[in-house]
Amino acid sequence: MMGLALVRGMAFCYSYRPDKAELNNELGMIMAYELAPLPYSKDALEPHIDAATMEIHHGKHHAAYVANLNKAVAGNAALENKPLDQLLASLSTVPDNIRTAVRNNGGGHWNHTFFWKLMGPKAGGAPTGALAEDLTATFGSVAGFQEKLEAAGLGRFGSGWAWLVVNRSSKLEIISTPNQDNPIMDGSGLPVLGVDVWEHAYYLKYQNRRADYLKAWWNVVDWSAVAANYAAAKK
Ligand code: MN3
Repeated sequence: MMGLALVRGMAFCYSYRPDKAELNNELGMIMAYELAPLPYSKDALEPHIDAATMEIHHGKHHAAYVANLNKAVAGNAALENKPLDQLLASLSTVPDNIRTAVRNNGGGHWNHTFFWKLMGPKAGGAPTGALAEDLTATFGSVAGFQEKLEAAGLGRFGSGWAWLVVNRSSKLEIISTPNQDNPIMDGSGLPVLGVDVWEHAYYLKYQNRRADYLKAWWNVVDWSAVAANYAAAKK
């Protein structure tokens, strides 16, 4: 599969003509956004997140967001070439007739890309350093933060996400968003950590027990990735 940077570069080259292998969607157009492979094997998060869930979640759900985002922006070069976070931060400038599709599918693409990188094999444990100190200062303890994040996820009616963000006041805050919305869309914060509470994220293994999924999820959280997000958000 071609890399995104290469596809984008070629979009600006007038002499470039794609060959058949590069016409990689059913509309016969070059894809603006691409699904990256999972950064680990689909069974790497067992037993907490099962391989079947990972396969469907990444290979079907996330893939569908990417495909539908590409369909929505097809033919609009300005949108096709915009970095996804900038696209989501400027939804009000997206044409009315595709704005909802860009919001839902662009949000889905961004959120899942972020989510996969928060998890890893042999992860879990506890945060360290500035992240641990600031979580403790803000929420009383790391365990207190975890309880509040789980409560935000449990309290989200229907489908959505619970997030730890650095808010506009540069403080850590827990928020929740519906559907595939995220804190970039309204500028409420820069995501540090986010957990998917759509049923597709847990139903095969946990059925209706969202609380059990949320508790188990901490076993696959890669705190070094979370700490890197925190450092970036604080800049
Ligand atoms: Mn999901």
